[in-house]
Amino acid sequence: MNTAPFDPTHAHPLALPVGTTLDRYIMHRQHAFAFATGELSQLLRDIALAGKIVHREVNRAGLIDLTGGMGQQNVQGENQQKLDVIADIRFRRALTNGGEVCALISEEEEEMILTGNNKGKYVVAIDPLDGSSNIDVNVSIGTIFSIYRRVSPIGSEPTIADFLQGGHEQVAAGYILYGSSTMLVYTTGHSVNGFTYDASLGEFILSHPDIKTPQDGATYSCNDGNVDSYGIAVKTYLTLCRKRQFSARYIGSLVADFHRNLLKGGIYLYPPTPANPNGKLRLLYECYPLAFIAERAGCRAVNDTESILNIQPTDVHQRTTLYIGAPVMVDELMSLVNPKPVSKQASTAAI
Ligand code: AHM
Ligand code: MG
Repeated sequence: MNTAPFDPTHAHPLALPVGTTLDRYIMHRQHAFAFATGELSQLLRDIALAGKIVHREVNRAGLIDLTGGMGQQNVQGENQQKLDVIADIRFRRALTNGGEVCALISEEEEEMILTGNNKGKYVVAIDPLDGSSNIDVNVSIGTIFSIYRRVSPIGSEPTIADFLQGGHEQVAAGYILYGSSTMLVYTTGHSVNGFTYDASLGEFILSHPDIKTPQDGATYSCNDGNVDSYGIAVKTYLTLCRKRQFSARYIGSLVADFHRNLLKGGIYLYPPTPANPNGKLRLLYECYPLAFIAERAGCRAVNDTESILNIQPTDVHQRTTLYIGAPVMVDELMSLVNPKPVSKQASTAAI
């Protein structure tokens, strides 16, 4: 593992121009690493392929009910299913057929999914379609993924330990936002790059190279309906935001709220509530990957006591509170939530 502290202010020397296709970009990055064998590159391509298919499904979601009523089957002989289940199937299929992944953890499945590719070097934790309340109402939703190099011996059956390595051990993380356009944003531990999908070409095109977040912002994102149940520190912070006439923007899809704040500056908060005393969001396939991206882009990501990437995982579906966004905003909030300074230890995982 590279132990040099990560410095998100330095542009990556391997930057490619806007307009580069994702395939070319991945190939270029692979060639820059002397010992790269291409497996991670293939895995990223598999995720992009599944993302294109889910893009198609999301865009015809309104037609699914019209063209195939309840209980009917689609052309592949499958029953019509809800979009989140469809997305789960698409990603599972792409990653299984791709051959690089030996196991998956999905928000849609209680148990670890064994792909049968025991020679695969990687495991993937994924939320195939996040933003469940927005899925059926044509509002932005997203896929979030996190990739680890397995710790169990190659050739053997993967184990839960492959997923419980901790946030710093991610080798890549990303999300796909199905919004007014579809975007794939990912990092392999260096720069964060965004690719916009051009459906007419069937290609993700580099549109947002080397994303760096503004240091500060004037947007806050939380579920206002829960505010009465938040702790005093978060309530105080939100009062400050309102006094400063910050904008409240809450889509209710983590990927969409995170993406907006990443580009424009802002903070997303999901504090503990009586319904979710440990927070609502899932550590492995929601918070870790976004925190990994966030740190590379210059954001901060914490829970009530520590950096998200420092949380020791104990369960593949565990939840955490999440405060993520512009560093000045997160630091101010944390000075109220937890007077002790939050560890700013930067991630060091990189390929
Ligand atoms: P999900 O995985 O069931 O979709 O839940 C995660 C989502 C996030 O995308 C979003 O930010 C949050 O839950 C919204 O929760 P709430 O409706 O409680 O505000
Ligand atoms: Mg989710």
